[in-house]
Amino acid sequence: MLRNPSYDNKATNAIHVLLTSNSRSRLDCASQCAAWNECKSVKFNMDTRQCQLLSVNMGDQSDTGPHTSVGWLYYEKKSDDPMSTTETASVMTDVTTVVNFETTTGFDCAIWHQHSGHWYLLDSQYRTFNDSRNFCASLSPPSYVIEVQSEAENDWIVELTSNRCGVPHEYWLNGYDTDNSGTFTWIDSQTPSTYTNWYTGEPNDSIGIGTEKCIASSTGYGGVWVDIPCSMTRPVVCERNF
Ligand SMILES: [Ca+2]
Ligand SMILES: [Ca+2]
Repeated sequence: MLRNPSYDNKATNAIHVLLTSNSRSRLDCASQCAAWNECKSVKFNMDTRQCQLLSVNMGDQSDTGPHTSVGWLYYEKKSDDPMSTTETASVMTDVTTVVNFETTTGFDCAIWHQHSGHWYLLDSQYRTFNDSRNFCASLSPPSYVIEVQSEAENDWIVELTSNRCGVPHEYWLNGYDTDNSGTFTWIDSQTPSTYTNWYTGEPNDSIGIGTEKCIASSTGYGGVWVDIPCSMTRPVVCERNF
């Protein structure tokens, strides 16, 4: 199975779902698909550990855009040989990369990286927004949850979390969208959000008025922003100025 992040978090028509079950891991989920001829692709949910076996490739369906508050990763079966060694190896490689956030060649993901005068550290642990704030503040030197204040900085968080170290997913941003106005004040710098990158229709309090006060960057979609509940757990990029 090969990862295709273009279809992470995309909606799936129920008629294409062969089976939904709980699964220990992506590898376990992929193995179920490999053993089932009709299965063409799988989605695995990082948050709930749910595994969905699909009878189609997502590319054959309509694209409804990113969904918020979900953690689905999408994989496609790449060969008619369900037990081929390369398939298994690619899944295992991917699982290792995602779970451990291991470095790509020559880039150490465990240390701070400087970009345009600021410093950044990705932490792969899933935490609530408040816990993420506390985590960044506890580092030495103390830092804050990333404040994406320009297109260049947006490009950098996408590069760091999708190409260099992490997995394309939702990463906390350092602000509260308290009124769905789309603009807010960055918490630590106390500057207005003059640059924004909201996904179409966001912010929207999609699960009820006042329920989505926190903001995340969906780095698999070019870093578009969504409002989500602060109680959700997401990985974080910490930022500091010196
Ligand atoms: Ca910044
Ligand atoms: Ca939302």
